[in-house]
Amino acid sequence: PKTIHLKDYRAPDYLIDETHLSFELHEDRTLVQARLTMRRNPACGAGLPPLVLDGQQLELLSVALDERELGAHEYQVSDSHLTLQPACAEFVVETRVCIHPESNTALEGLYKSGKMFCTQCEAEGFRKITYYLDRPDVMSTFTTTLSADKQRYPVLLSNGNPVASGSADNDRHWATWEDPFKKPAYLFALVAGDLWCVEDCFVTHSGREVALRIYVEPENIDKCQHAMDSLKRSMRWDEEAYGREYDLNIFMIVAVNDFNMGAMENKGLNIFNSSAVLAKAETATDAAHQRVEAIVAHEYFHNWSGNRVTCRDWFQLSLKEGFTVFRDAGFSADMNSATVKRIEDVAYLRTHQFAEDAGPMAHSVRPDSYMEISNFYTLTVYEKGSEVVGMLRTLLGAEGFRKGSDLYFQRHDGQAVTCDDFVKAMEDANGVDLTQFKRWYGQAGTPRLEVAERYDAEAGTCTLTFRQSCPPSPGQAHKEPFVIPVELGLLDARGLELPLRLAGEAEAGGTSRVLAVSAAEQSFTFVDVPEQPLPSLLRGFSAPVKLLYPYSRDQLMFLMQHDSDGFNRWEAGQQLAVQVLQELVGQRQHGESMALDRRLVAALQSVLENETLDPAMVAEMLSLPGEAYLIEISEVADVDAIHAAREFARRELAEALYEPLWQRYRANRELSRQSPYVASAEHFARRALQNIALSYLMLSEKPEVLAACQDQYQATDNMTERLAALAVLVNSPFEQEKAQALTLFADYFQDDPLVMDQWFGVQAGCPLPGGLERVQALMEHPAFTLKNPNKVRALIGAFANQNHVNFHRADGLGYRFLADQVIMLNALNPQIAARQLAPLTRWRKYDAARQALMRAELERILASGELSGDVYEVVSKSLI
Ligand code: DPP
Ligand code: ZN
Repeated sequence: PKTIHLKDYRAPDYLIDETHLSFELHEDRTLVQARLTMRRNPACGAGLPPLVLDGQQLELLSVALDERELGAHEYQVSDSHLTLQPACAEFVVETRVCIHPESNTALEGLYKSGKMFCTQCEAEGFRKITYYLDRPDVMSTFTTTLSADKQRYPVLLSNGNPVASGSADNDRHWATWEDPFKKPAYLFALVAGDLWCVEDCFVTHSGREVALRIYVEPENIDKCQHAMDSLKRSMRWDEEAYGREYDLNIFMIVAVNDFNMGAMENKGLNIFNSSAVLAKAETATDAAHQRVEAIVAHEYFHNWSGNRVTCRDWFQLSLKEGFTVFRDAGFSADMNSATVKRIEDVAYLRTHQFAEDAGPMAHSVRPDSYMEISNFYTLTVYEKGSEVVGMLRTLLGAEGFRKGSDLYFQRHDGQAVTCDDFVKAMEDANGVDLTQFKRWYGQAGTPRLEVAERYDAEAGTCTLTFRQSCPPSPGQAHKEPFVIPVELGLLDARGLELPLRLAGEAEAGGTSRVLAVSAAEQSFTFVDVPEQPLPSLLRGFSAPVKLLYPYSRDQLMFLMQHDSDGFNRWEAGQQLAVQVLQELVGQRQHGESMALDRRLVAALQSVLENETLDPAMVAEMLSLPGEAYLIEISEVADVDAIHAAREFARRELAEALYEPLWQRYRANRELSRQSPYVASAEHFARRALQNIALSYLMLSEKPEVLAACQDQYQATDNMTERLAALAVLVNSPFEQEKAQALTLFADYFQDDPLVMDQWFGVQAGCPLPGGLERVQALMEHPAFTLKNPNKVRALIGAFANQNHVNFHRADGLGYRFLADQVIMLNALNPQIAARQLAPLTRWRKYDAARQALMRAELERILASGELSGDVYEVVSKSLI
């Protein structure tokens, strides 16, 4: 595969004004006719270069130029292009091709999921449907007619508004859809199937009525309400928070079982992985409900940040994804607890994006090059991209940021633009220069920010010195300093915030403020500081950096108690736990017996006994840093010692805090019993606390806890309680009870694939010995198939990403297992294959023996025969 570079970007030679498509869907083939009204791009000067259309895996039946069918000598076809010579600057190209959705297991382009036809075109799937200029800066209106068997496919959908439909011969029927908004081909969609729909209506800010429809297979019709409610809340929120109104008369969501991503924002016709739409109490956990809410919002928000204003090229992917993640995070924060949302996002970023940023696939938010763009739908583009937008908001303030986003949408509506255009709108709306800030888009790697504090009692000054650096990443040996917004406060000995006045300022301005650190080393001096303060740094995680400040454990306990910033209270607890756990890891590695610093017990006890704290916060603070995070922050990760240390700490905590854990467990379990399930922040919070308390209590292995766990498993109206109880049982030594619960569960839910995914996931993540053998056995289960990405993620993905002790077993069989699966997936579904590879690419984190074993498996994949571009790129880059 070829490497494509951002610096080689050129505007398209030709443009497409109108696209008329016609699909004849059959069981053994699909015929696609495309009529493209085209013209020379006026921005590209004179002359008529050859027209090069993208197309892959297409059987060309005919091609016509301006209504005249071309002879074979008048065009060239290769396995990726159709080339022909226009005779004038405006012309019409018409092609007919035959394709095979029925055998498309890559789930890209037009394919079948179960009994329905559907599409996934982002990023470059449209070229597997018809010959086209398949690039995001070519924007066209679309008119789509599809015809299919009436019985099997009563519902026929595409983008835009429905304009005509009718019956045809041979029990077939057809429908025509028209999308008046110009869009790139990656936003095209088509669905045909036997679907039911839930309908609702939304009245926009300006009083227009929009029909809302969620289409699902009939058995899922009772699982749509949460998504519908989320959709309406998203539509309202985008009007209020960003002034964005919906534009078509209809907005549709379709749920499909086989889907590579979470969901896709096709204009007017979002296609969703069923796991990101379907949710009801009995079958979906609270986390699943929150994920549905977030993804429905995310895809809806793309209507403006992505569709109305799209990307010029795929290097700009974060323009729409980073911004839209930032938007959906704001929405979720407003719908639920903002602090808890921030905690979850930061924990996720620090664990997974930081690992990516330190690995062989590290790339900047706007990458410089790629072989296969599908490999760049990454945590860096999405999550770090969102952090970059968040830093802009922190620097400009809420109002300045809104002015910038208003200008961006107004200036670029209907255009395909770049990250630079986004930043320019922020600059112009606020009269600021963000040149240096833009390094966040171009430099990869996670910056380190060391902070030193010096208090001068005589002068009453406190000086903070910041030193930033960023480790090298592939292709980038040296980094220039970033602009790092550091939100901070200074606490006095009672834990109260001191007023903040920087040297040179006329008066104090607030007790929490943002410093923009922009030099490699930079100091800020606060004056009128009456006593030695304790700094609370990087509040709300105001920048995606690794902060280094030499806090003592007592200082962390103090911040946990007193910091006015909720995020930093949690963060202080996490850092305290990290210090304590790392100490245990050291003891274990030196063959000493482990001894838990009792300060951690005291700290969590006061959290547990604090009845005024949001139970969701209590649950977050009780959660020790995950193994994956502890691995990420290790120089060389000792997986076994990390697991042993964390389990030891959990057992010690469970023993010491048994009473208060019981008390909070029982109180919240009682509340769950008393009222029916509600998907609200308040209920999420108390179930989170209830379930984490149960997971600690079960470590005691006491019969009373086992009984409570079994009761929670059986006597509940919701999956949140049931699955938590099942997980706790699965991780316990109660073999008989565990086996019984697993069997019961599978018998009862065998026909619900999303619930079975959870059943696979719980077992795949179980760290008890024998994990690999259990996963191998589950691969034979009738509900498992490699062809369904959700199943792959639930079993193989959960094993390799969450079950560290079993995946990293010393004999390397975990690695061999994953490599075997990747080799098989490579032939079926390259995107999923490449994605599952990620854990093997992190080999540098482990000891020499494991490194060798992991590399050997990567080499074996590389030598395994015909590799897809997706897998080849990841393997070859990670072996360097
Ligand atoms: N469907 C993916 C997302 O929304 C890619 N656009 O993030
Ligand atoms: Zn997106």
